[in-house]
Amino acid sequence: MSKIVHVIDVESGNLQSLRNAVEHLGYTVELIRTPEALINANPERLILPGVGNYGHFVNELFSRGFEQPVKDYISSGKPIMGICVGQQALFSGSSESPLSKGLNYLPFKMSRFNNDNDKPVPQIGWNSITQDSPLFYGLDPFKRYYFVHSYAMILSPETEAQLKQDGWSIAKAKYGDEEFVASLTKDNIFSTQFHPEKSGYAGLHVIDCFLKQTKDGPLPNYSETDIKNLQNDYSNNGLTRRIIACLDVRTNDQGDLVVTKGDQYDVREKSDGKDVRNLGKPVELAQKYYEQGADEITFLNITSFRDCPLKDTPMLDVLKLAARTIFVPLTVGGGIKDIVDTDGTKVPALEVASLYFRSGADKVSIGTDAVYAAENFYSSGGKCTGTTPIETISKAYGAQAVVISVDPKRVYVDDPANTKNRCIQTDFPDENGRTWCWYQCTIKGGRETRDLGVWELTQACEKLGAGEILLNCIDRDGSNAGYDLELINHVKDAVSIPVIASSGAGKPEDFEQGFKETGADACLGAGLFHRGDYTVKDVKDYLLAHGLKVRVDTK
Ligand code: 1PR
Repeated sequence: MSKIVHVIDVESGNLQSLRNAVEHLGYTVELIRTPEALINANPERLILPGVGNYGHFVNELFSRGFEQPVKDYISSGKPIMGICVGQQALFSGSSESPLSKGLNYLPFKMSRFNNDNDKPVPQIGWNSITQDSPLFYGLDPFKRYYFVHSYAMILSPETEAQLKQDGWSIAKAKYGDEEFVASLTKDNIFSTQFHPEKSGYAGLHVIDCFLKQTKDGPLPNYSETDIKNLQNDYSNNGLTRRIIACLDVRTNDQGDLVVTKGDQYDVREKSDGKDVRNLGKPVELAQKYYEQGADEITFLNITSFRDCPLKDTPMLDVLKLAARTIFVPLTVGGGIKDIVDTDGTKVPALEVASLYFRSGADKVSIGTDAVYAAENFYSSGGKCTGTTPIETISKAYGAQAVVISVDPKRVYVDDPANTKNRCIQTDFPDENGRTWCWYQCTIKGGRETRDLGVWELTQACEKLGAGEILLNCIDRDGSNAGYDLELINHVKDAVSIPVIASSGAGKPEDFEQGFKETGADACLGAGLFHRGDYTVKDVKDYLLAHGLKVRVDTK
């Protein structure tokens, strides 16, 4: 069999991760950008990947003339695999884009997950497939797969019966109380709603089975203890507790790109030299955390407000190298904004983000510019202009690709009426006994404060199209004192998109507290991992022993 795998590329999203995964398995990827190229290539294996907006994806597919050649390819009986929106495109349509039609192999439409019981939408995280039907292509009910989507083929007993009657085998997953199609197959068609290229070893195995056409095979031999630990208990809407390792990256005084870590954002040693703390090399550390079981890796270019990101290409190289061997989602932040390059060329934020996506990032995080966008949102009476980086990137790559990184500080007030920003009453009064406080947004890595609260910021950003909040806390950063639980609960109340708790984790118990005492959708750690106090696996083992499900991925 040929070792070439053809992948349809309608320039709708990041294909670098898929290319990396397929190449990691020993194949060569050729991208197909025109219908003629598809006909001439005469592929033996074809992958149809899609991310972002349904309408954008299928409209690109149809307007570029792919409909008939793809249908002809499918009629030829050769294997095809749809991924994420590539799976959705096999259906007739989606309520996300009611005017756009799909390939119509299945006469059903995608619909949006409901927000009932505060379930965050989009679904972002690691879910399992249910065990009530025969499985295919290496799918395993005890493994976890990375899902990131707001729309899905949501199942009712009737639609499920219809699909079966039409000859489809489906693997279901459950998000909250909604069951949806996680994967399906019939004859030569196979597809997944999750991203196998971002699902660690479990996902690589699924891609490998498709490429080798291993349609069924035995499950690994799980012991009773394995099954107890690995099976989903659906206590967290079906998702495991997501652990993120974060790497703050900057150039040190010697000009090397290093991972550093601050105390309340001060990254310089307290000793005489006041050097930038050097905790290791970005790609090496990221690889280590991936192998320890990190569910996501975040890279923050913390001095990007000074450097022009296009000049600062080492971050792009970091992404490219990391994405080659790390098969979980990668987020990059710092400097995602409209910029003027060194030669005077204006580069829109969307283009800056695209460079990162093409290098292997799955999400970009926006800090400073999100504060400006929220301020403009309120000063214009709550209007979305369609021009902010949050909006342009979200429209092109989907809300799930836009994370807002928030750098707040707690501010006490005598009376909540003294500020226009939403206050909370805290259990931790200040030295003057004041119990009212709000969380003030900062920009440029905490160097400047603004008259905007996190409540207001995060609500505006959700309206502008952000898909997730990375909630730092300057007061707790590097403190090992645990997360600011009041802050997390405050932001969870403000938005319905997922919230990542960050700053202050010093031991596994802090992660447990983060998950159990707030509705945090993920918990992030930095210093405790960099110093080697604990591994990601230590944290996960602890959580598992304390009744919280985590993803366990083995080669
Ligand atoms: O404003 O869009 O250019 O983005 C700049 C990004 O850089 C923002 O995401 C901002 O949070 C980040 N940043 C800027 N300066 C610093 C700094 O530390 N001096 N780092 C910084 C933010 C916070 C977390 C840290 C957690 C967990 N660091 O990244 O990982 O606090 O730490 P811990 O577990 O050790 O307590 P823009």
